[in-house]
Amino acid sequence: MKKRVAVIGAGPSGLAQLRAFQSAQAKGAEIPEVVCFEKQSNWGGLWNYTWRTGLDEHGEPVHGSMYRYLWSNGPKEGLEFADYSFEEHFGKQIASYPPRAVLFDYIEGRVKKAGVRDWIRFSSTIRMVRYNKDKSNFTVTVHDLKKDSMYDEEFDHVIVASGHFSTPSVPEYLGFDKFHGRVMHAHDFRDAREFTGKDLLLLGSSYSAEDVGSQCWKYGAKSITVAYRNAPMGFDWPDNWQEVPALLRMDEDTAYFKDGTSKKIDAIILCTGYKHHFPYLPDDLRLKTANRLATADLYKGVAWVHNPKLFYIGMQDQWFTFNMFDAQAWWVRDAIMGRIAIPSDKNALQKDVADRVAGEDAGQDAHDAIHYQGDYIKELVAETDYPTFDVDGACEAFFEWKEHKKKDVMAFRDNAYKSVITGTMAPVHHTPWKHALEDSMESYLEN
Ligand code: FAD
Ligand code: NA7
Repeated sequence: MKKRVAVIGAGPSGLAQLRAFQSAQAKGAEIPEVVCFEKQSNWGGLWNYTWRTGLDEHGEPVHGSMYRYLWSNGPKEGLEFADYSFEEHFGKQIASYPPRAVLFDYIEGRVKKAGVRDWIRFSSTIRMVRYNKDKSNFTVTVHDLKKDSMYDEEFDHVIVASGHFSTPSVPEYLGFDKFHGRVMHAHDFRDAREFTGKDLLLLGSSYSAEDVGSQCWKYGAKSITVAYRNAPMGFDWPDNWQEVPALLRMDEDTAYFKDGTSKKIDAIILCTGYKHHFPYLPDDLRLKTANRLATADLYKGVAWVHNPKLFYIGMQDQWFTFNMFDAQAWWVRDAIMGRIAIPSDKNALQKDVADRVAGEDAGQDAHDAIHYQGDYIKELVAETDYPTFDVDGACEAFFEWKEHKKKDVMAFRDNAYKSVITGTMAPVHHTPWKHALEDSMESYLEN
């Protein structure tokens, strides 16, 4: 009997897993039966844009957190697949900060070429996963949303790849219930033009605050006020953008801040992050972790220490994305196929986790964090046949990116970097980001 493997989610992490198995098969290996379950009707995860917010057509929580006009917030040279370059996909080198549609096309290109679409059951939400001690396997309960019918299937391994930037973390502040304007989370943000001419308040001081604010600024918001809880982002912002200490309370139309200042506000966007949320996993299988580089309870960052037949992909906070998911997926494939041995001693697994946490904690700054995650990728890649690539070179692209942001946060996307896969330099995009209101794939590829 062939082993059976369930992959939950067909976003970049789940698709990396399918490609990992398919590449072993292409080299002549006998692979397990792999079934991927995806609750949306298409693949791509967050990169599969939806206009919907709240609940979808089946009453399921909408997964998408991405918005119109989103361009990559880091250089593509930091995420390029080692087995499928941008040049292979587009037939030429392209500029370094592709809009969402361009990256979706790239992600899709690799798995179309691999021919794994048939491995995916779309419109299929996982409702529950249970471990059967007697049989040493899992029962997975699936809801076929189109037929509106549920069924169970058994698998030897389960790989959780359902993402962790989809269920919003939504704090409440005094007076939100009195405020006359809109209060929304970044998860539900779709089109910056909604806020043209408005005075906006954003809470949070990380990527969403920076990018949602930048989008609204670009599309004509009257002013942007960002209230930080601990520390400001500290960029050199445009004149109509200010960072202020924490929000204390709202009334009908005004925000009051910790430094005693106040500001009239039309709408509030909570850029307050996301929860690792797995409503389909029981207590004994469910990862509970902070959003950090060294997650809790995952040996090598992927194998569930309490039952290493269960794996998680992409659960770390992310400097690296697609290439890290690949490194993890190849490693998980080899663990499942018996090419890599996971220690049977649980203490050894927990020590690995503790060492990773200590390693991350020893870092001083973002520079160290980028190296830390780069080293993690190198470690995994060295144990599989994933093509080795210049991870340090990719780290360099991130360091340059950080410098470019420091110099001008509204112009960092006008820079170009060298591919660590093909060695070619990207062209500078034809239009400065702040003037590029049209961001279709056709327009972006006009270079
Ligand atoms: P996801 O992309 O979230 O995919 C998970 C999949 O699992 C989804 O398709 C979902 O429908 C499915 N799923 C969930 N629950 C179930 C269930 N119960 N049953 C079946 N299927 C299920 N990264 C970058 O590299 N560059 C960027 O510019 C960038 N920008 C971002 C902007 C935003 C607003 C956000 C939120 C994230 C951004 N990211 C960016 C990071 C992003 O997390 C990764 O690029 C990537 O999408 C993660 O892939 P994933 O497969 O782990 O998760
Ligand atoms: P992050 O990176 O997890 O950041 C969340 C931010 O929200 C962070 O600055 C937090 O402040 C802030 N936060 C959290 N809770 C609160 C409350 N209660 N009040 C005020 N501020 C709060 O999430 P992002 O959405 O920015 O980024 C996630 C991904 O989306 C990322 O990979 C991007 O590529 C896109 P703190 O700094 O802890 O004070």
